[in-house]
Amino acid sequence: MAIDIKKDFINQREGRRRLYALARRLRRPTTYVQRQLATWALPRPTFRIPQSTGIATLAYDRIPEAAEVAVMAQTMVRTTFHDPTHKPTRKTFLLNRLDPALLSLDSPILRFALNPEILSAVSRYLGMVPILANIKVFLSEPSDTEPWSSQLFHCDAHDKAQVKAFVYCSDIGPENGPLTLIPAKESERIRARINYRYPKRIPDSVIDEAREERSPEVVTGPPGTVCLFDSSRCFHYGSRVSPGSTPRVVLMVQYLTPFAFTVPTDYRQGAPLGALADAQLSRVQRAVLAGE
Ligand SMILES: O=C(O)CCC(=O)C(=O)O
Ligand SMILES: [Fe+2]
Repeated sequence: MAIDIKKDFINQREGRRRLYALARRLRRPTTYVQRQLATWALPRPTFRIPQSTGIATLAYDRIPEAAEVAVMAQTMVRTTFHDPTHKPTRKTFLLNRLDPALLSLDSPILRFALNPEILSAVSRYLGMVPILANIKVFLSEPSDTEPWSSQLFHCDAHDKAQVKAFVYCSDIGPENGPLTLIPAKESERIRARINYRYPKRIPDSVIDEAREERSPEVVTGPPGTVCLFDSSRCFHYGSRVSPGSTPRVVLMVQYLTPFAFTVPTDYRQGAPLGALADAQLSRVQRAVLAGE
């Protein structure tokens, strides 16, 4: 009997996914221990992503690189770099405008992604030093169509836990498609109530019925605002940009553990920017960038 990993384990309910996560760790115990020990080389975290919420929001002036990131991303959007791997779609949101040719170690984007304060909080939360799995500059345009795809509540299937860091690169108010998040513990209870199967998109009405009293967290803020959240444990959506409003521009940095379901067994191949790593980086930063 053939096993279809995606169908049998990844796109499944929580129990089966936990089993698969454990199996992936047991397969490479040395990597697991090494990456846990590597967290000791990082500075003490200056802020935390609490396990109970899986969310940390930082004011626009908290991380020095964030304001520079916003300027750089706006430039990329204005010069309308188009991702050549992007197939034409009817999608008006999460259009990647990151020009990889402009990514160097001293660019604000990589300095943000490898900022020791950020790495420290993310590593502490994930229990090990992660790998940098993805960086994108996302443009989301206003649209009057009904929310669909990631504009609807969902949990990302890549792993049982992960961290996405969003840096707001435009002013994001309620009309500009802010990230909208349900804290991790509450999301877990909702998944149980609705018998959730990853990574299904759920209509607002279903979530409204299943959720508790607190409203979802709507993350608004000026350019430079940073939101780190666990997109696997927290129900989330974004990019509902109202017609006539300013488009939303964000930087998205995805941190996964080497054990994530979508990372190849030789996880160095899952580190897309590994070639940029050099001796000017610390060992931990190299572990994040190149998986070393
Ligand atoms: O902010 C958005 O448009 C949703 C993003 C999302 O679902 C994700 O990055 O996982
Ligand atoms: Fe998502």
